[in-house]
Amino acid sequence: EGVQPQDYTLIKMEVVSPFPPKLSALEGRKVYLAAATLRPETMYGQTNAWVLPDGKYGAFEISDTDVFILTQRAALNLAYQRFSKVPEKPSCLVELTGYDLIGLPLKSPLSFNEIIYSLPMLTILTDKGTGIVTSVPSDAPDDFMALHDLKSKPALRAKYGVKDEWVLPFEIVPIINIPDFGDKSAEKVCTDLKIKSQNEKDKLAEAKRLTYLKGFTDGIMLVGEFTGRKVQEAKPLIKTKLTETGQAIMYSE
Ligand code: A2H
Repeated sequence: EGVQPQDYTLIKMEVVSPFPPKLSALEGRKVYLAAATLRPETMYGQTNAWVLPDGKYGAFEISDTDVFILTQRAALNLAYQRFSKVPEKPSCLVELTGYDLIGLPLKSPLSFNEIIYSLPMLTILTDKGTGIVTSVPSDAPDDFMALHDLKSKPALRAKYGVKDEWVLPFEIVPIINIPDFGDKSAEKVCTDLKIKSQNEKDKLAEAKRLTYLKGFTDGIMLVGEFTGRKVQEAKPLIKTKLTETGQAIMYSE
């Protein structure tokens, strides 16, 4: 972990009822996958959520009403940041693995896709954020390559029980223009660097470096309430909006 604390926005991706058997004990409650992001202004372009198939997760009581699915580690940190029904103690209702979460239909804040699905990503770290990531393939090279892998490899979908309809209908949504990189910056940079899969760590690190910096300093919003404004300006405004409306919470580690 870095020396600087990282401030994440946790996006509340609501699991749509009826729940599958593994989650049936939670029926009647508000259940969310809690995705950690540094780019809340990109939430318009969500196409799916990412989970680590072999990762360990739990469904934790965050308040009287809300249940969050995330790692035990994140639940403990949240409990010390006021977010647990039992103060300073995670309260786990159901233990889960990433496999249990694949294919869950979700409603996520700001997303133009009304329903998106939870899909496997093999490079998720369980010691960062919540272990749940929301996917914005227009602007995140990791998301672009992981979605590309699932779209182009039927055997990969079969291996993880991913249905075609959870993946194939979802196109990249242009949401930010970056001069030099266009409206689908992640695709452009991944193509330029000839990245072949989500496993090309070094090249993806370079792709992220290139898009992340430029996106923040030079990016212009193409959609939403702050269309035409700089990403730099829109980001804090969107973050505040999401937290004030109860669609996200702030989390640091
Ligand atoms: B970001 P940092 Cl559009 N394992 O959100 C792997 N990656 C994780 C993670 C985990 N446990 N938890 C969060 N992340 C991702 C959006 C986004 C992100 C865009 C562009 C770049 C970008 C949509 N995915 O991140 O190591 C999340 O993806 C570029 C680094 O704490 C989160 O923000 O700096 C980011 O990595 C946090 O990474």
